Amino acid sequence: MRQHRTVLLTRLLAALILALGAGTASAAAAPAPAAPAAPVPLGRVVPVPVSVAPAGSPYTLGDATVIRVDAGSPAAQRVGEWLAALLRPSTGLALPVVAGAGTDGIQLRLGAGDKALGTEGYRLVSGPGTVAVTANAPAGLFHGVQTLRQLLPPSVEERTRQSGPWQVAGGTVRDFPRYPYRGAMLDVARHFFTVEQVKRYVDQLALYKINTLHLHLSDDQGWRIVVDSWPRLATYGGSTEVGGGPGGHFSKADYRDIVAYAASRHMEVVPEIDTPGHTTAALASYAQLNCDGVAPPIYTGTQVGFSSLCVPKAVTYSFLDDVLRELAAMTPGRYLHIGGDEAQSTTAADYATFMGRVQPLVTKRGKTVMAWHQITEARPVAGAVAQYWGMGGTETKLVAAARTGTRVVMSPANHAYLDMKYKAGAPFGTEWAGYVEVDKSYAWDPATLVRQLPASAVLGVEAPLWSETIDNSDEIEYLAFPRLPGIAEIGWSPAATHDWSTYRTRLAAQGPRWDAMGIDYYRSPLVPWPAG
Ligand code: TNX
Repeated sequence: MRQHRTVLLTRLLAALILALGAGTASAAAAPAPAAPAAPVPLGRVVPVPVSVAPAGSPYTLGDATVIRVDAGSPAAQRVGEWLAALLRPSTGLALPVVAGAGTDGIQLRLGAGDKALGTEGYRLVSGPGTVAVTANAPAGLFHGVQTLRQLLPPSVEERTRQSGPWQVAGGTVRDFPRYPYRGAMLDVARHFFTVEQVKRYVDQLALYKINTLHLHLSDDQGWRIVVDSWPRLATYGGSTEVGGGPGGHFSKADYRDIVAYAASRHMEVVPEIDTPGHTTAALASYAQLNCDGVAPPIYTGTQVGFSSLCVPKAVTYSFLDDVLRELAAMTPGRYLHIGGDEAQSTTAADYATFMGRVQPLVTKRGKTVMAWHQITEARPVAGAVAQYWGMGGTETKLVAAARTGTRVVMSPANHAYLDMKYKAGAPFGTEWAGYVEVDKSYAWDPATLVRQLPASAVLGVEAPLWSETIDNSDEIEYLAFPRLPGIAEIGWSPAATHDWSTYRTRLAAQGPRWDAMGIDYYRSPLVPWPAG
């Protein structure tokens, strides 16, 4: 982190020297005050909205601006408070959140009377007297507020007082998502990330209307969640990470804290316990889980596919029953993810047996099974969700499962994997799925990616971030930005809006916002970032 800050500072200094050198005559004079910028054009938002109709004059925030919410809706009130907390430091305005009627100020209203908006859509109407966000449900208000936020100047993201003016272009936006599942996965197993680091990422995801946080909580290199009935999983299995660092784990209170924080950003947490492979941390913690009764040493390398729970042993299932019971009890979300990928050291027959026994441990807790798409090589239970991480091929078993009701979340590795390197020589990332520049991460359609997959089976998209090569927030951000917003847009915006040349212009406009938020992003040469 510190190293990155230094690089940033050096870059800033270099830019300053250049700027001074460029204008010798004016170098000594005080900088002229910047001309007030025109408001952000109404459609310059990521993900691009369903429809945008610019009209009339902008709304301008001022000393008298209040945030009006419906009386009797604590959830709407919380969205209002969230918006106020975002805007107050930079604008210096009081922005009281007021429950009740009124036609001025920023209005957040429930009861849109527009069924097509669903639970996540919203309408935003902006003009000289008011900017009103209306939705059927609080999640829609929250997403609408993210649009409102992007329509304000990037400097609104600063945490110190800025000069404004604070205008929202006039007109109407009507917007709702293409898919109900729009996720991001963080691998806290290969390197551990703290609650604060996870929350920071959650805040960044919220800006792009991501509604699912998938936490990869266990792998060969670490077990990251306390299980009271098997305490050594966390204390021993979580005691290190890739490269031999100190690792770490979440207490149950930590996990609940993350779940509540995500919920306050209208995000559902999907916890993953990877099985039957990717399990060295568990096998090292409890000898009895191994077929030969001998615990392997804890693992800090980056190989995959070498570990397996012991399929014939009864203890394997009482172990997983305990783990999934405790996980279900602290997870209000619908899904428990049981991994299932890269089980190369489990035979196909054992894999099928194993999945046949483990899926009911999820469903009996009232949860929906989620697993990597290899589960379709066994028999997914009714209602299961398979997460596709292939490369846009012809996975016939996935197609067959989808035809009989398995739903699919799309995470094609050669587009959606945030851990792929952008290019040769990039400082972080892996490259087994090829280099993934920002244009490539955006160049796919979930509905047509896998041949013959029924489009109706696609539940949504997810951008996984595996952490073999990263261990702090700057490095998360370098890999996630600028690719993550493109995956979010593919999940949210209508297919008909998909267009790289207009997308890259809207993406470029996010750069100054990330600068203001302190996000350390990859300055892809393919994006026309504004100078400065
Ligand atoms: C494959 S994708 C994996 C992970 C690695 C990742 C690295 C998947 C389901 N399994 O174990 O971390 O590649 O890109």
